Amino acid sequence: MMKFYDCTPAPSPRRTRIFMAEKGIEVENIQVDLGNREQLGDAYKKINPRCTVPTLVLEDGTTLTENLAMSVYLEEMYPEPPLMGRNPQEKAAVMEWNARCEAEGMLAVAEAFRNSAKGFVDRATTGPNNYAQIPELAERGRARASAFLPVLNERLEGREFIATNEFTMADITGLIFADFAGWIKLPLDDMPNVKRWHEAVSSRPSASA
Ligand SMILES: N[C@@H](CCC(=O)N[C@@H](CS)C(=O)NCC(=O)O)C(=O)O
Repeated sequence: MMKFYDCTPAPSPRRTRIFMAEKGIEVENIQVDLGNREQLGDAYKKINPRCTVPTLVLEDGTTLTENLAMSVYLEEMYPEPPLMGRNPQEKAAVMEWNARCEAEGMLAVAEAFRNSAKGFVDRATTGPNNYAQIPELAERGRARASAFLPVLNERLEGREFIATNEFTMADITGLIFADFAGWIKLPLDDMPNVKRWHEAVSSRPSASA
């Protein structure tokens, strides 16, 4: 069985958990206590020197530390239901919107959160090296995340899902962004399309994985 190194409250491993839940994939779940900095200890560094979750260890021992890498592998191994598009156009749209939800959404919130939260002093980035918080980056991250919400709202005008006409990985990354935005108290109130879509994708059984 594959081993999945997880931390339930953290946004990034939730992406993979939802992806696996949609496909009914079972893994051995191993919790890493980020609150106690277990990710920076020697034991976890041997598993993932990048000190991040999620980590997926495949049955042949290959270790993956990127959500996208895990998704590509799992989509190939467990094609149904497809979460990364059914044809070239759809696959491209999923990659386009997954990347945007990650870079313009999730990473902007992370920039705001990690550069301001009390528990993240000197942990402004993930990884083995410590970096100081920069208050201006917190402000910038908040502005960038706020700017992405109307982009998503416009994209969802007249659409049920972000990338294609069915639920895909882009919706997973979008959902993680929208929930993570709550950590920096960014309201979705003025974004009717985002709100409607957020309610719909949040009510899928996989959302509580
Ligand atoms: N590239 C990774 C990023 C993972 C990531 O940023 N994980 C965070 C949790 S959401 C983490 O491991 N944080 C450890 C830390 O804060 O030291 C992925 O998405 O797969």
